[in-house]
Amino acid sequence: MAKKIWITAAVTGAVHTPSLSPYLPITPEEIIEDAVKAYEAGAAVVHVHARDPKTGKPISDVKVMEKIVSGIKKRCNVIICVTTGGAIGMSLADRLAPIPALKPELASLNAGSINFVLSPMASTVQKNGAKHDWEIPYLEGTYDMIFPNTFYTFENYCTTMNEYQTRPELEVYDVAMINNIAYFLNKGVLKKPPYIQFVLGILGGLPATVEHLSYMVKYAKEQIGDFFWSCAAAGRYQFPLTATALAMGGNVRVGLEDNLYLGPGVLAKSSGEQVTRIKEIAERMGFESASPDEVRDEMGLKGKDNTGF
Ligand code: KMH
Ligand code: ZN
Repeated sequence: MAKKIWITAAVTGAVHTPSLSPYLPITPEEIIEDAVKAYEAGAAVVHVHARDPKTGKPISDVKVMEKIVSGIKKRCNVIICVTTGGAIGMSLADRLAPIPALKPELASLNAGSINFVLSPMASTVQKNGAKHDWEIPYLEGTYDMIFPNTFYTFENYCTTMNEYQTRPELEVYDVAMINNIAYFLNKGVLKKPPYIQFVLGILGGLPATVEHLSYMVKYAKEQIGDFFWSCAAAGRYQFPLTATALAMGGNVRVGLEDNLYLGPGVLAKSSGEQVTRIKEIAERMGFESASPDEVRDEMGLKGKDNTGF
């Protein structure tokens, strides 16, 4: 029986701003709706961020995050992966706050610091006309900011997640972060086998090429041994690289956090449309997609009734 593939939908993120697409979910209700539609299209996991309902600016408000995750949980059985990456410029404490408060089954843990540069999108916001005055400074500000994830942060976030049986989804943007993961596995901070999300194509991280993905997976096998993994890629690289990941036996992440388009010049109306697309590709390759409970069983997640929401 071929392994079933796990589809994750990253529904809103903190990369894109409202003027880049009218379909980017902003309010809790829109984020919930997009997550449920992604589940209905075949996603086993949704990855969520919170935004200011009025301005769409990424925020670290735990109450808004609670509204989002409770709303999703009420409507479907999907696994919810809460971000601890938040947005560039957020404090480390604010980014971590949803874990003790909401005790999710799964949460992102960024495995190292990088430049996370979003400024090239500012010109598109300018061209489209900025709906909100925070958008252009937010994007341009990333030109001179670091996305901080020190070893101290890694250990602090990981031990906090361990305390609440929240499984870390390790976000890896570059090769050296694989060594960081090996270090914390050897230190006994990170539990085996880890779950790695290779995120390619971020300006400041490794570019999204087949060679880079295959090298990262190979290097991780040498440094870490056994691990679960998935691949996400930014923008136009989303489908080529997630299709490559499928061919390599990996899992996949799509969603409007990573890519606003369904194809060249065609905006995706929801993350669910991208889920449908990658599911079709997977099925053409002979893969079935796993249900949330099948992913829970494989990964040993604590179950949706054991969260704090
Ligand atoms: N928005 C990026 C700064 C995560 O969710 O942990 C970080 C991010 C990764 O989205
Ligand atoms: Zn994210």
